[in-house]
Amino acid sequence: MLNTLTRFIVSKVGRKCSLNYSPSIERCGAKSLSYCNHNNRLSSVLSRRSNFIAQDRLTTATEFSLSVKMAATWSMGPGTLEVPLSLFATNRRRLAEKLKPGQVVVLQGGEDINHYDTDVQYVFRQEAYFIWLSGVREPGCYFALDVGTGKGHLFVPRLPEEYEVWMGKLLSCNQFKNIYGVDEVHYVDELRNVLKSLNPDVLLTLSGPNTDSGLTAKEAVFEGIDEFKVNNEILFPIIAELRVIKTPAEIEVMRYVCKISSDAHKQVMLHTKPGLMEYQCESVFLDHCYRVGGCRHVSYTCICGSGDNAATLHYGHAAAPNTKLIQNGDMCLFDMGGNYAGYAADITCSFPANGKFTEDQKLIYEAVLFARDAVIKEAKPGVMWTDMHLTANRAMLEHLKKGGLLKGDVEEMIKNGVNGILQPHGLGHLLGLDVHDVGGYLPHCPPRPEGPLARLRTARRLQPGMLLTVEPGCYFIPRLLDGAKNNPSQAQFFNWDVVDKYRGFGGVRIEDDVLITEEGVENFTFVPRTVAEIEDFMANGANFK
Ligand SMILES: [Mn+2]
Repeated sequence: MLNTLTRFIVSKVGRKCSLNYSPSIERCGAKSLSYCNHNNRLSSVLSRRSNFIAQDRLTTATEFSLSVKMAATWSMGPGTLEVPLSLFATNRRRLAEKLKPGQVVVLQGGEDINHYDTDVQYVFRQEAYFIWLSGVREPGCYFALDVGTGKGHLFVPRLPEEYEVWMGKLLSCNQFKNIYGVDEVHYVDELRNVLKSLNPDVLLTLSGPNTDSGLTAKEAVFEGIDEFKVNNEILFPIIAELRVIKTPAEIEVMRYVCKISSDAHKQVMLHTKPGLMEYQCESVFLDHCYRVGGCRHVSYTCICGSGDNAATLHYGHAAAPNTKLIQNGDMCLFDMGGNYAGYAADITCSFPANGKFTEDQKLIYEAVLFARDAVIKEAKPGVMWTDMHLTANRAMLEHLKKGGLLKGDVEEMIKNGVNGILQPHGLGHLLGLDVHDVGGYLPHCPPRPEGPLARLRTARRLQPGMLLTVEPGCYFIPRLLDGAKNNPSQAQFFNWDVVDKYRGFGGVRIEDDVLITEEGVENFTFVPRTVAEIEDFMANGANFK
């Protein structure tokens, strides 16, 4: 929550870059600054309000004293990764290479969003395509890439002088240019005129389906766009595909955020014990990611399920906010990932709360680990992700059969959907700027499978440079078990006297973040994984490297 002073400031001036002027500004002056999300109206409204507008102080003494050296990198300070701004320039170059001179890409960045009818805003996270192209972290911006010249043009909101009193120094265009390492910076109210001066044949805007959310990418809109020829179909499949294959610089950021997230998970394991609340473990993760790793955000709501909560796949949301007391004998399933420079980690550790596996826990855990190992061993370029899913399922079912939970032929189990009872989710997903990253089902890729594999977030053939999660799991979900028990074609494969003992057990998930290399996979996750490693680490702390 914002404190009172900050709320007052926000009520006076608004958050940087989300500023917009309500029509009532003429009557009320600066106090009527508001946050309506109509940035496309910004230019015309602002141009009529010149008395409120800070001038571009490019030539003033203040500008001179504020000038900063051209930054080559961005970081969160000592000990955190220096991300080269060339990472984003490389992304722009890769995109320009796929397009034609005369085309100008126009993206609109994210905007601040208010909580209902108050002046408090949701924590801002930049829209992922916009970060990919620009590296820009703040709201209210546009970005244009002129394919013919290869130049990137950033457009920032023109902010009122009052901003400087409440929110911090007003930066000139030149300073933005230095901070983000882009070729040109202008104000948003200059967007139309600058684009006109580029004399484009066509503007390319972003519009396409996100196959995970079911939502459509937010297409750029601005005043005057109807004066241009606009195509909103060319860009989406090209830029989404470029995001799937990571560059060496992106891979370094992913390696870093996965390492920080791994270390944070290890801190959680050392801290966890019966008698703590689940959210106290969550807070250890958040603390390490931010305090040590400079991760201002995590990539998704932390899932900290203990005991039977571990069978709730996306536990941790507002209706189930990690508020159970951890009991002796519980398994913990903690799925958490930091976010650095926009890039996401997504790691799950499962372990006994008291640091020592029971025989029952060991059986389920090792079945899942066996599945993970099978995938890590077989995944390489050319392999279908759907086949990896089934490889994991087979390995797990074999192990559970050996352990006495299941009986019969494993292939018959899969034909009858037993794998989907115990692991209702897909093996894993693409990972990058979004935790469920884009590009799973692009037009040139295999379509979403029918039937039991439909839950997979991609059915693609693996290629070097892809980053994916490998996250097999085994859960005892009452609703699904009851369904299987009442379905003779599935019920026949379960030893119900054994399986019913596991009701209330929860579940196990093991989730690694891996890079597909020329030879196979490189695992970016460094946490204790075997039963022996986990027990030793939880008992003796720092032994695990
Ligand atoms: Mn995941």
